[in-house]
Amino acid sequence: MNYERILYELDDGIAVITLNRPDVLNALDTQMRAELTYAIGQAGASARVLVITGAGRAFCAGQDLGDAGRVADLNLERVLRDEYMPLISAIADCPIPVIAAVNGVAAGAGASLALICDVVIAAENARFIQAFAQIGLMPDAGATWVLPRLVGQARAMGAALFGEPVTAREAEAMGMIWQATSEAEFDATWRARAAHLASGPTQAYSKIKSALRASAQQGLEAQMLQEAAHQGALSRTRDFKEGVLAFNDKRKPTFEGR
Ligand code: LHQ
Repeated sequence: MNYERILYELDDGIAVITLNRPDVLNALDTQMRAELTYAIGQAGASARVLVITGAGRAFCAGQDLGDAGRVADLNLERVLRDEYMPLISAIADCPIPVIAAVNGVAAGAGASLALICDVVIAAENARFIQAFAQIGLMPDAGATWVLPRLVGQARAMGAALFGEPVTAREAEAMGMIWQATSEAEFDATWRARAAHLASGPTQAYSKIKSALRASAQQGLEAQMLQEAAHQGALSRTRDFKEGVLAFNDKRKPTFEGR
């Protein structure tokens, strides 16, 4: 696919997707959703970690509201089902860890996009805004699923009803995101996290991700059965043998590429 709305780079096992419509704060239109969904699949098949970030001062301002007439005519149910669902599911189901490097504001579906990622690292100037109710909508693109799981019902409800910006530091304190950093340290922080994951045990990460995501849908017994099956598979990997050897040799393990 030829990318026009995003940038895609792959280097040393680290894929970076940059949302690239800075004039409209990287708002999502049909083409950007298609490019993003495709690129996430591409990264999942070839990289060891994926980072999603934004060009310019914003991460993503959500749905493109630029043309009010056209937006009013949108069949939102279809757009959500056919365009947002595959995008959000592509991140949740991606076999490698996905980091959202939130460089600035993440609003509406832009916040949904960030918060579905496995690790969210945000610069201090970033804000998360459940902007939906301001335009007469409800949180979508997975937001009503992910928010209460991250921060609990009371905070999810408050965030959705009031739509007040949550700063990166507040988001970190309430467990909405993994880490807030100063603006000066932001790039180095997400790059170091990405490099760490890119040199780690890729197969273990994949199983960690699928087990933790499954835990939202199943009980303890089913979860422990899944752990047993996954761990059984991991115990037969070269990475596990190498991890144990390295531990006994008192050296850093060298995990396999993919
Ligand atoms: C934008 C946008 C934008 C186009 C800023 N679109 N241009 C909805 C419907 C359909 C399908 C299913 O799902 C959804 C889900 C949703 O995502 S609903 C929520 C949509 N998003 C919003 O309501 C957020 C709208 N934006 C804002 O509230 C503000 O722009 C924020 C708080 C994000 C940033 O504020 P500022 O830093 O003050 O920037 P700004 O408002 O001045 O924006 C800068 C430019 O970006 C400006 O254009 P201009 O030509 O005047 O420089 C904005 O018009 C444009 N822009 N968001 N979503």
